[in-house]
Amino acid sequence: MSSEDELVALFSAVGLSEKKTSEIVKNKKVSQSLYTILHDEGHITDKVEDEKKLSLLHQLAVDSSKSAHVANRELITAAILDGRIKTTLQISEAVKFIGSTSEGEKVSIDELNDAAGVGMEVSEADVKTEISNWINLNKDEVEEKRYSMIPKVLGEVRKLPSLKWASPSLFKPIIDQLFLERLGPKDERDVVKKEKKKPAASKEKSKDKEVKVEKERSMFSEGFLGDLHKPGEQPQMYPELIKEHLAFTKGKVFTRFPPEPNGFLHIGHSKAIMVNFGYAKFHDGVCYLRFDDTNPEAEEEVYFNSIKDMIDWLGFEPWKITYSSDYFDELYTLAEKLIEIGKAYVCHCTPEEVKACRGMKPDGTLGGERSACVHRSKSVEQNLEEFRKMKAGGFGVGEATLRMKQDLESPSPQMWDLVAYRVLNTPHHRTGDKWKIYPTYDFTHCLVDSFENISHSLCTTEFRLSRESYEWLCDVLHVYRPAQREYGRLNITGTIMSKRKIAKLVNENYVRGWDDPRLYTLEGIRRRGVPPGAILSFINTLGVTTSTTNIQVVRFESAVRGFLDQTTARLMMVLKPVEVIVDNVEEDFEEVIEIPYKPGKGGEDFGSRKIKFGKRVFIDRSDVREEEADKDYFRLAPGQPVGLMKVPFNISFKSVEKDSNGNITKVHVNYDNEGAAKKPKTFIHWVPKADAIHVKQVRIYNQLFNSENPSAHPDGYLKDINPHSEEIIEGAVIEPSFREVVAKSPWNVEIPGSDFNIKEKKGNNTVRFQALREGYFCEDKDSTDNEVILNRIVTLKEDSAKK
Ligand SMILES: *[C@@H]1O[C@H](CO)[C@@H](O)[C@H](O)[C@H]1NC(C)=O
Ligand SMILES: *[C@@H]1O[C@H](CO)[C@@H](O)[C@H](O)[C@H]1NC(C)=O
Ligand SMILES: *[C@@H]1O[C@H](CO)[C@@H](O)[C@H](O)[C@H]1NC(C)=O
Ligand SMILES: *[C@@H]1O[C@H](CO)[C@@H](O)[C@H](O)[C@H]1NC(C)=O
Ligand SMILES: CC(=O)N[C@H]1CO[C@H](CO)[C@@H](O)[C@@H]1O
Repeated sequence: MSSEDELVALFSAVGLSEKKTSEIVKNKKVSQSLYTILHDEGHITDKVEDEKKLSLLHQLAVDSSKSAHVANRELITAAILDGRIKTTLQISEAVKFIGSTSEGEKVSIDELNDAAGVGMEVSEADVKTEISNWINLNKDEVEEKRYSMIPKVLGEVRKLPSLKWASPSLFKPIIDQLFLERLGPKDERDVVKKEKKKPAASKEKSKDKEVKVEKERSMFSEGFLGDLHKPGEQPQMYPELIKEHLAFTKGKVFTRFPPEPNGFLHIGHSKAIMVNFGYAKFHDGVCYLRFDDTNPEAEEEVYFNSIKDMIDWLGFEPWKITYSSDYFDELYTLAEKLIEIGKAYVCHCTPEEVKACRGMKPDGTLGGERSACVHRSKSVEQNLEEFRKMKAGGFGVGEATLRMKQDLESPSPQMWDLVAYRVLNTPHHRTGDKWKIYPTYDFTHCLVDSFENISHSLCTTEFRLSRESYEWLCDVLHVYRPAQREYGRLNITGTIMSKRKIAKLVNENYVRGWDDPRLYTLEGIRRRGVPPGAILSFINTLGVTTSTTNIQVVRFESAVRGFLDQTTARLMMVLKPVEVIVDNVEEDFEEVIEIPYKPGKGGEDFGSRKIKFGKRVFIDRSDVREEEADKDYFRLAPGQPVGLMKVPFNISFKSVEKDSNGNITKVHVNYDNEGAAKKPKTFIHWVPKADAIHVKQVRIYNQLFNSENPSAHPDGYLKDINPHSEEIIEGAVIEPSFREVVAKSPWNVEIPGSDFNIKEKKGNNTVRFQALREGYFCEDKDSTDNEVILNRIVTLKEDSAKK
């Protein structure tokens, strides 16, 4: 037995790290075996340069320390040192073999070589052929069970005698690749229903709050997002790159939201924002806001600002704000590298020629014969020279492009030599006129994801095919390859999202601007008064899958209504007022009525307000009539008293005053405050005349389009516009407590159990309230301190919107 000091001395001498040494020494049997192997069998005293061999020797010590006898083990040691034995499988077979011989028996080297499969290495290509054959033989089952069959395939091919000596680490990547080729990327058929897993973060939260309320389901722990890989598990052509990546990211989730700054965001983007920022936040990771500004022609300052604003409004904060243009130099360097390795060429084809080479038939469909163009076979030198000339402004727009040399045989159009750079003689708002050429999305996106060490590059399913070129480019350039994964987008039906179509509505004054409350731009939705938390919790309840989620406008509105019900104060607003005069009280009569801002459960935190009931109040014109009430009419009429909300006694009808058109202008009533207060059939809302606030405009918003699919209208979507989508009411009155609601807004009421309690900042759009019997409203941005303008956010009930 050697002493621990001797062990440590030798192990360090051969090059094992301090950590590894102390780990090995902890196990007596293994460390003694390793000592004997190195010292007595291998006669090693110095550093072993080949780390792989050292680790195989360690493996031999581990395997043989379990074995009954180790006679002849020096033959294995020798075979490792001279390179005949290369894998741990060979070692375990060799150890098994010597263990099966009897002690003292002489074993020939040939016998050992046979047992350990020396010289029987199976190449990667052989492994691929064997596995591919197996899959072909079992193709029905593979096609039926799809990706869920991978573990079984792995188990089965391991048992194939022809693959006995193949390195097992080859199997999984090859199977993954073959499955992808055969089945395409995973889709909804491959979604595995999982047990709900809660990450540590949210568990802690509920612990320290001790909340009893049931937590909402979370889109981040289930479905598409719940099934995503953990950081570090993204497949990699060059495994050493993932090590560097993890060393930098420390295993955190890195995502990015990459809008092009050439338009306003719409409701569909709120899902992308939530998926990217929310997923990172949920896993305690980080998310970039990256402006994909590679198309200088369409970019404007206003879009950058609006996008930043909207992310902030939705309660997210970018880890860093970056621009694709930050990386123009690095991208250019990689483009030259791509040329140097023979994977890119400068092409001078016209768009028609490119299409023809891609196999586009005269009818415009793909699928014809594909061919390489004449520029594809130029020398590296010539390509470099021409590319540099492109950069220097030596070609006009359309005269040259840099194209990737991909795979014209591939079935995927994304592999048919995509354009990487094009000539654009447009100055860029960040790089000025430095560049005459600009990289394309296909070239830029994956590389910038790689530069920024993105662990999950989440995008919508339109980019599914792009995944192949994304991975191809990272791999040929030998850079870290982030994992692109595609989810289904959110499509709201009954409206339009197309930039071009909305622009027409704006430019031709069908709406009040890009932020018109009837539009589903995020600016419009915000102006309309929809709370950001309502959007997030709505998207959360839909969950994330790989198919498009089509949602009707009315379903969205109903989610907003539910959210507002829990988070807004109640006020009384009379839209079409008529004055009520209480004849039997004095002019200075006053009864102070206290009304909670939000009656019922959950309303305690809202507090209450006081309103003065006096001789003159307003009620709605529709709440009074001069004909006797019939059994369907419960409101004020001759012979039918009515209650004013929270006022202790009935008022009863006496007479009306009319104008020259015969319209009622004033109603005289009696306050029935003598005797017992027997309940009226109904209560109506009212506003005291003395301190009523006069509203300049109440804008009642209805759906902008009549149909579920405006674009399908035979005469174009403009013909589907609902002429009553905005109705303006002037002369409404509101109770004076409105001022308190303005001052207190945003109320930032927390919904128990919700992950989407966003702290909003002050602003007109956060001045929200429920007007009893009328709907939910907010202050429009056109309001001033003297002139109140309100938007109807949604009606109180779904059917009232359909009138
Ligand atoms: C990405 O990670 C690498 C290390 O792999 C690091 O050098 C680089 O600075 C990181 N990039 C960014 C943009 O943080
Ligand atoms: C989105 O909705 C529109 C109807 O408004 C429909 O025509 C379109 O096909 C939908 N898109 C998807 C991808 O389902
Ligand atoms: C008064 O009555 C006329 C005729 O019924 C109607 O057109 C008008 O809108 C009414 N005026 C008001 C202020 O309601
Ligand atoms: C209050 O009005 C209702 C009708 O709405 C009536 O039935 C009731 O008797 C009235 N109460 C009193 C005390 O007059
Ligand atoms: C509550 C609030 O922010 N109100 C603002 C609405 O907009 C007008 C005009 O910009 C401002 O004067 C108000 O202060």
